[in-house]
Amino acid sequence: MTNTNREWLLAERPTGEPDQDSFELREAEVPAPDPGELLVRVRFLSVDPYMRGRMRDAESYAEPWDVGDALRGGVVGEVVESASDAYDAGDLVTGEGRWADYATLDADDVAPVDPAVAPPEAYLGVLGMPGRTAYFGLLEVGEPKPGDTVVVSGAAGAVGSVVGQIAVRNGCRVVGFAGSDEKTDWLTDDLGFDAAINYKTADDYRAELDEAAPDGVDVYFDNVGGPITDAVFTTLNLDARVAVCGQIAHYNDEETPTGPRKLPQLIPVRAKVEGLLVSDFATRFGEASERLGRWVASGDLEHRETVVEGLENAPDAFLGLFSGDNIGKQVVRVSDADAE
Ligand code: NAP
Ligand code: FER
Repeated sequence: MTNTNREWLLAERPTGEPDQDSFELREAEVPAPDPGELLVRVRFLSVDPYMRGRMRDAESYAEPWDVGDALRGGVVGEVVESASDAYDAGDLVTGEGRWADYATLDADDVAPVDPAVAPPEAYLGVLGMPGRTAYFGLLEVGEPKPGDTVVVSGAAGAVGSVVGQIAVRNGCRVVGFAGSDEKTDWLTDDLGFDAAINYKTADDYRAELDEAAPDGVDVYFDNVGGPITDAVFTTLNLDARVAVCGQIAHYNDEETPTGPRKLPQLIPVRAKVEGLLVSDFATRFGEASERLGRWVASGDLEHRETVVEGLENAPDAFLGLFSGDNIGKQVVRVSDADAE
């Protein structure tokens, strides 16, 4: 095993859309695991939209990164040295670690990865945080009933693609918004969505919705905000539920837009709009993992990962989330199974 590690750190806080200048790759020594820790060779690391929030100097549900801090996120890795009785060298695990070749993880906070269920990178997507967000966000906040019409924005992404499939399983009519024909084709041809709207080529979202959701919208799972959300708010049915999961269209905004936007639309239909945080369901993660794992292993739940090759390209993978480069979950391959 080499003794040299590479790790990404926050070089500067971005203004507006981040670029390469926000990131710096530094060399460091491979850390030694403290008691209770595992040293893993990172196979895959996750880049996620919420990390944009961590680049700001503002408290939120995710603690801000300081300039000079190593970047952290979900990783899948192979244990190379264990200082815990719970795992041995050679085990595959997932947890939170640095954007690095080698990372130390607290053994109490990792979960085993079973490549017989799904490829390891799926543990950062459908079998990881995004899959759990889709599961609890749709079922507990959206509360879909058979026959309901469910609209999902960011539908071809890590969360949205799982939301839509669970809604289909629950007997709903499912409509997705996504940013390319390749994505909308995937939703309708492979994932069972009833309709999908390419918002980058559509002129009139409301007219597209009237066609795709002729009975109106009972559940809106919002991953993006902005003009898509404005249009969906005008189509909500009586007692509709809106699960506010993400607002990626606004993550690079420097100023919060003022104004009620489409809130008056909620009054006549008495719609309920509720923010959701996946971590609120932590005591039930076992249930989600068990069910999602079963659906994936049986082939009932499809998943896709977009893989950027090489730790050196991790910033590109992150930046690509804002231009929609990913289909399904965006991950970075840091090393191969047979690498030294
Ligand atoms: P993702 O959907 O896999 O990736 C982001 C996608 O957003 C891109 O592929 C892009 O697809 C779309 N997008 C980017 N800019 C957009 C814009 N201006 N308007 C419309 N779409 C845009 O990411 P994810 O991990 O599944 O996360 C999805 C959302 O859920 C994010 O907002 C995230 O912050 C949120 N989230 C929330 C929680 C929670 O607990 N609340 C947990 C996980 C994730 P297109 O090609 O379609 O544009
Ligand atoms: C968490 C709560 C929320 C978390 C991630 C999120 C990694 C993501 C939120 C978002 O993408 O907006 O505990 O853990």
